[in-house]
Amino acid sequence: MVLSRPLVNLLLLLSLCYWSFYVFYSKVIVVDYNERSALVIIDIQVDFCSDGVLAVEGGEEIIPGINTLLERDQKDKNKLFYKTIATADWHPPGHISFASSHGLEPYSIKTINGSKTTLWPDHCIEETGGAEFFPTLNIGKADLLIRKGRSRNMDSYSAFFENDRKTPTGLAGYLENHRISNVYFCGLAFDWCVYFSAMDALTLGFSTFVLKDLTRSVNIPPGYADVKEKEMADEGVKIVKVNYL
Ligand code: VGL
Ligand code: ZN
Repeated sequence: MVLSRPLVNLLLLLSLCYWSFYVFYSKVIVVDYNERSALVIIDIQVDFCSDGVLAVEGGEEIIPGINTLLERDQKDKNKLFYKTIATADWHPPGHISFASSHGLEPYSIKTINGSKTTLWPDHCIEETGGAEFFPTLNIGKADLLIRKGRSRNMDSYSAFFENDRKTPTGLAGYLENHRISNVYFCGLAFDWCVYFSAMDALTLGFSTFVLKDLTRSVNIPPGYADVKEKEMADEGVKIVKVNYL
């Protein structure tokens, strides 16, 4: 069979159209960057769980639920969390957030770097047992670990920035590089590090969720956690239960 020149051109054009549509839609439809979510697990460490120096009541009760999320089938293309990240509070001895560094009692309030802050018992000192992840947490399943609160003279409640609100930990860049749009938080403590991390996530433009039943609060003074929850909700953080997922 002899094909005429115009017919050959038409066939070439049709096959080109077919392949461009195939390449375009296979990228756009199969990889939906707009729906990528990450789980950020805040400070599940020995010092924040029972018998720890800064024990958050019921701290380790949330670990089985967090493990379930970490252990979801990693091979599933539609898995809920594209990336899982765990943070650890990791302070040098004599850290500025320790009451002992100021000759004061734990939980006293002091103005540091211009803002009033709570002083804590010595906790999560680098390379000590208290700073380890709680042993039942399946940390081996996490994609990224971040240590924060490393500067002796500056604390870092948020997983994104030190308390100067400027020095980044690198987490925002990691999430942006992986084109993540939704960030879910769990861990300790709801009214401190989870609160500051969620507020920063919102400011950075992430759709922000707190899995409330997978967190616990310091709640000093009593009622403090409710105030922080209202602040988050008013700003647009979605406070949800894990069965929402
Ligand atoms: C935290 C107090 C001091 C926390 C860390 O992880 O919520 N709280 N350092
Ligand atoms: Zn700390």
